[in-house]
Amino acid sequence: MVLDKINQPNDIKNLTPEELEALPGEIRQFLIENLSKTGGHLASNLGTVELTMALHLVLDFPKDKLIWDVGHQAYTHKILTGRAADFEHLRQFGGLSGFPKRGESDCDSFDTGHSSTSLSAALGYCMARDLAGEDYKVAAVIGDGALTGGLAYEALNNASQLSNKSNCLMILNDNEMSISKNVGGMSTNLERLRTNSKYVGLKNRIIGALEHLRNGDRIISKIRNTKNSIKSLMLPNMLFEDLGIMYLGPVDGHDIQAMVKTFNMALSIHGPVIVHVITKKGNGYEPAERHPSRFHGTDIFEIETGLPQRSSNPGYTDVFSTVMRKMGDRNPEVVCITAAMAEGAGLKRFRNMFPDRFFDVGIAEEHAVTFAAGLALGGRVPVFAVYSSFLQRAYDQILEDVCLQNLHVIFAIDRAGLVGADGSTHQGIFDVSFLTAMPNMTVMAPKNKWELSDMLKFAVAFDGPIAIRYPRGEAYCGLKEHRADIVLGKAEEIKRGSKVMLFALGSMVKKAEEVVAQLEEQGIDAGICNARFAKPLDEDYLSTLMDYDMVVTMEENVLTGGFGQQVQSVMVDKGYTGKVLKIAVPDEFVQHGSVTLLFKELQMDSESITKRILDALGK
Ligand SMILES: Cc1ncc(C[n+]2csc(CCOP(=O)(O)OP(=O)(O)O)c2C)c(N)n1
Repeated sequence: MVLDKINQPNDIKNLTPEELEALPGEIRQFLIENLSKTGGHLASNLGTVELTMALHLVLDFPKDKLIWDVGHQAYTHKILTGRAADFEHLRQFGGLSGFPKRGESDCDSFDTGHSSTSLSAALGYCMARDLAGEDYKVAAVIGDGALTGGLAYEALNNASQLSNKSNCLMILNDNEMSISKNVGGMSTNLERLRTNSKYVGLKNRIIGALEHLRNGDRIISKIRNTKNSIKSLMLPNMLFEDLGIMYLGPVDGHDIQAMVKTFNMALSIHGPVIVHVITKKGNGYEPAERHPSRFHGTDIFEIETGLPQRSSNPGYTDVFSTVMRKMGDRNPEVVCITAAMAEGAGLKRFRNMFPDRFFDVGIAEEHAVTFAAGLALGGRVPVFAVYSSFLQRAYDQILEDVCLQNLHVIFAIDRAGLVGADGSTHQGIFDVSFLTAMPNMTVMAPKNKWELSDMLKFAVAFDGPIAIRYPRGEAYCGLKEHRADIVLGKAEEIKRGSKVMLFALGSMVKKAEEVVAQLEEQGIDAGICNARFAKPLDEDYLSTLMDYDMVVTMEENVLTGGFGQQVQSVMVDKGYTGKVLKIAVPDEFVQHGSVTLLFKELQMDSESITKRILDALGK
């Protein structure tokens, strides 16, 4: 196996041409076999095998800096930097992260997980390098999907400030796909570049000419001296050109030698250069080529068929999807927005039924929110379905454009809470804190699947900014008999109990039930209240708890600025002298691992919570 010869960074440079030719197949086989057992981002990684190999042939690790946008496509980079053995524990607690992590390897240059950051980070590295008079190379790889994010354009605009004595290599990995088919004007622009035979012919002529060059150095210096003529020859893309960024390409992203030549040439050019590389998502594994969206992020699967190995029960996303379809039918004013997450956020059915009222804006959460504000002012009822961690991008837009104008925009916040294998960049544990800080905002969280449905209906009939947060995974089907009408700012008491009251938000109501059962075994008759609203809090209800020895707040959100601290503040203001025990995520980033394990680690599983309550009661 050629792979056995790859044990540390730069080992790839010692391979023979025959070994180099065999390596992509071996890496693909390795990825398919491992991910069939662990799950992970398969399709994107199958698409970047040769691209990564070419980069490892022209860069020197760890001296040079390579920044992956989003970072979900960096598995081959991990393999080529000596981490193949760790794939057995990919995305598991304590195991290899699914994204680049500086703490994991000195060959990872920037921690990522959220889209469109690579160009900014690369430019920062370049400026720092130039200021220090150092000479390492800096390369960023950005997908055509990630290029729909506003941050990438801010970097492109800033790139011309790079001294024309210095280089920044930007590689556009174009597979025409985000998670779904890519959208928007930029994607149309790239499509034109890809399909225009003139440019492809031009590329082939240039690569062909280079192939026949004996003295590479002389040619490179010639290219440098005749930059302008090369530029006019090779720069058909006015968008990049006009921003002062040299455009090279398109290049076949599965042809290692063609890429090595182009990257070497690009690295010898002064100033920022963008190399347009064409790859195929899922390349080399038929099921992933056929279903690139499904294999973008996959659970464990059967290699022969590509079929999932685990079936999952309906999740909150499915409930959301069903309710939105019905709501779309009943109310023609309702429109839905996604930032490139139509499948993940459950909007596929709405898109199919109401294509004119469905908007995929690309990976552009900030735009999505201000766009929703415009839709609301124009008389529509916009529902922005978004993962909690990605909504963080749009903090200012929610505050300034929606809340300040008190607009009726509905935020359907999926993956709110611990998400598991995607790890620290994706945990949805901040939204309660940042949303409840905003005037005019209402924040709800359902205890079970029926309550999500009721809350969505309530939100559509409401007037003003309103958010519903619900977690990843299976929708809770317990407590069906508790279905009181949703009333603004009113909690729902489930069991009165005595002495100890568990005041739980959303997903934590289920855990509260478990804790109450465990406390009962210890002779403690604890109550449960389903908070329903993180904002406004049910202050009247909290006033009825003054005689309890302890109020336990429970939330799948950070402690700082969260539900518990706000409940405590209300209780103290009302003169409560008992104990408020706050169960929440501590002030730290939460790594990857199964959600069950993470709850245990954070002492937020029901057994740990029971123990914490007993300790606090001195039992
Ligand atoms: C801010 C943000 N929003 C959404 C996502 C979810 N997401 C992860 S990868 C991806 C698509 C990226 O497409 P592209 O950059 O073209 O990479 P490809 O997988 O196609 O190679 C999306 C939307 C994210 N990581 N960050």
